[in-house]
Amino acid sequence: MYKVYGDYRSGNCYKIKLTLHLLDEAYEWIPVDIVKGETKSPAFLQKNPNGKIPVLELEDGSTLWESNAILNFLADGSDLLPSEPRLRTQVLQWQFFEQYSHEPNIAVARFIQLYQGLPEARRAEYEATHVEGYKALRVMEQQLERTPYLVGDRYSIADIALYAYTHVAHEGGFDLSGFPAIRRWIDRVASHPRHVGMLD
Ligand SMILES: N[C@@H](CCC(=O)N[C@@H](CS)C(=O)NCC(=O)O)C(=O)O
Repeated sequence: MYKVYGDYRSGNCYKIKLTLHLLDEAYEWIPVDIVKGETKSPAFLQKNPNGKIPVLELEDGSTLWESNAILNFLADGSDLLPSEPRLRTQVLQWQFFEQYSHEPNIAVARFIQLYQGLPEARRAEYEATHVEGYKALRVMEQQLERTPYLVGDRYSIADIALYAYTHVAHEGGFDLSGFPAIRRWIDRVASHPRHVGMLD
């Protein structure tokens, strides 16, 4: 059985949980408290030398880290990851976009607001994440006006990667009322019969 080292409130960790549920895979969840510095212990650094969650541990004790890489491992051969090279590359395209243009803004704003209570010392950074975060949301909105999912008409791990922090973007102060296609997509993703919520 897989072991997942994670924090339920983390979108990066939620990506793994949601994928495992959609694939009906059994797993053990091992809570890791980043605020207490548990990702920096020598034992944890053996699992991920970069000191971050999520980490997926396989039955033989080997580990995989970086959330979107783990999604590609778990979804390989399933309906959540197309095998056709152009579609598969589009999945990766959205996942790289998530890590470079979306998560560093939307997840960071959420961290500053939800975990840290919006301290004055981080206010300028928080506002900068809003400028860049709204740009990322506009890119998603344009795609979702054209297609029901990020890669055409099929739910894939591209949607999981971007759903994780988009559906809780309001917790970072983002207002999605001007993004109707994103809001419809959030409902579409959540209506999957095997869907599980972040805190379920
Ligand atoms: N690019 C990484 C980011 C992982 C990440 O930033 N994890 C956060 C929690 S969401 C963490 O472990 N932070 C603790 C730290 O950096 O010390 C991924 O997608 O897995």
